[in-house]
Amino acid sequence: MLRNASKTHVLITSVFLFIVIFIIYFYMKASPPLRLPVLDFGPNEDADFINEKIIKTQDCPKQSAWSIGDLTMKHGLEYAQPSTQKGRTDVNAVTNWNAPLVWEGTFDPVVMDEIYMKMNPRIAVVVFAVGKYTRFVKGFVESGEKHFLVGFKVTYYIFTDDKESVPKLDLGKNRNISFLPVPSAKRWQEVVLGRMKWATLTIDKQIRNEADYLFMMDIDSVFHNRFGAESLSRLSAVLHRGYYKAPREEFPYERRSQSKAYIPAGAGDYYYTAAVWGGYLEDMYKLVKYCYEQSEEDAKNNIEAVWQEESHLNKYLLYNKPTKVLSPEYLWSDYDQVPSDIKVVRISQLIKNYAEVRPNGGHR
Ligand code: UD2
Repeated sequence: MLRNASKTHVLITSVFLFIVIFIIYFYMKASPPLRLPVLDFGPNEDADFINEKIIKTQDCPKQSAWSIGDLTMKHGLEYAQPSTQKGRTDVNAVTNWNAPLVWEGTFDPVVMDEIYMKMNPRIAVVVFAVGKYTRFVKGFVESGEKHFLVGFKVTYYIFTDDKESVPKLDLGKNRNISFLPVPSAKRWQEVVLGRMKWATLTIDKQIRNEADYLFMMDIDSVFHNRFGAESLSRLSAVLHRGYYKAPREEFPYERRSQSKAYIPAGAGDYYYTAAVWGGYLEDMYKLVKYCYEQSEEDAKNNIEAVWQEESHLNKYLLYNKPTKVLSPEYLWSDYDQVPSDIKVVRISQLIKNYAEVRPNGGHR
């Protein structure tokens, strides 16, 4: 009797254990592998109040699953010892929310590349070349091939109304181009703001499945020096070269309270350019969509923000702090002399004849 009872007990326990192992096995198979590295801070939901009513984004990737362990480095890598005493003293290399402010001399490219490259991230670069701006594609892409995240998987998504006028481009290994058709424009403002709409739609339809990081960039620029993995983070924004030493009162924020981009006097950290910004795909999606929806709201109210999407970008970044701030090395301009604190110009905006190149002419 007793022997029979214990046999039944063993049988029930075995079946139970089998079911538990079976469930754990399938749960682990279903979990996606960890992809992205982190050099960042935790999610900044607290600051998301600004757009939570407007944006119903998909969930961001599983940030809670990322850990400091993702900064692992292989054994035997040789590099200069980092110092706790020596570094840049002429510039500030940290924001007041403790994010890195990246300048030449604040990172070791050998360490950066090693940490990020082993994750093998897919990087999307979204650029627009509408109307006469197709003339800038060759210089942008071919200089990018020499300096932009060399060794990484990069796809240039070129939105254009005239693919035929883009000459053949030489690309390195693991580097691709995807042309996407967009309509021609009568006003340049349509293009700069339209970038937010087309990027939102195309991330939804295509890019989400093809990239881990996304950069939005202006096409009328040329890379001159390394623009590498030190630029990668959850959300990286570039200080506008024209205002990085200016008091906040002089920032060209939108000051009309009727616009969604309004920032009151006395507020502001930095003034960021809309010509180069990047980050994790889902964080960028959220921000691009925010700029799109805010500018649509403005249009309904017959107002266009003073610097179009750049005004909305600056509003967002004031209340949703970027996880890395890149110095103006990450977008200089051929219009301006290079001052002594800019040790390296990584990419520079070309001089152009605004009246000639834009569909509706005009200088800024
Ligand atoms: C500034 C910003 C830019 C954007 C714009 C909004 C810098 C260096 N750039 O640029 O990011 O915020 O102001 O006012 O501060 N484009 C076309 N076809 C056109 C017009 C524009 O393809 O007809 C695209 C192209 O990729 C170009 C980008 O839009 O690089 C920005 O336009 P822009 O270069 O004419 O504007 P700009 O120099 O005033």
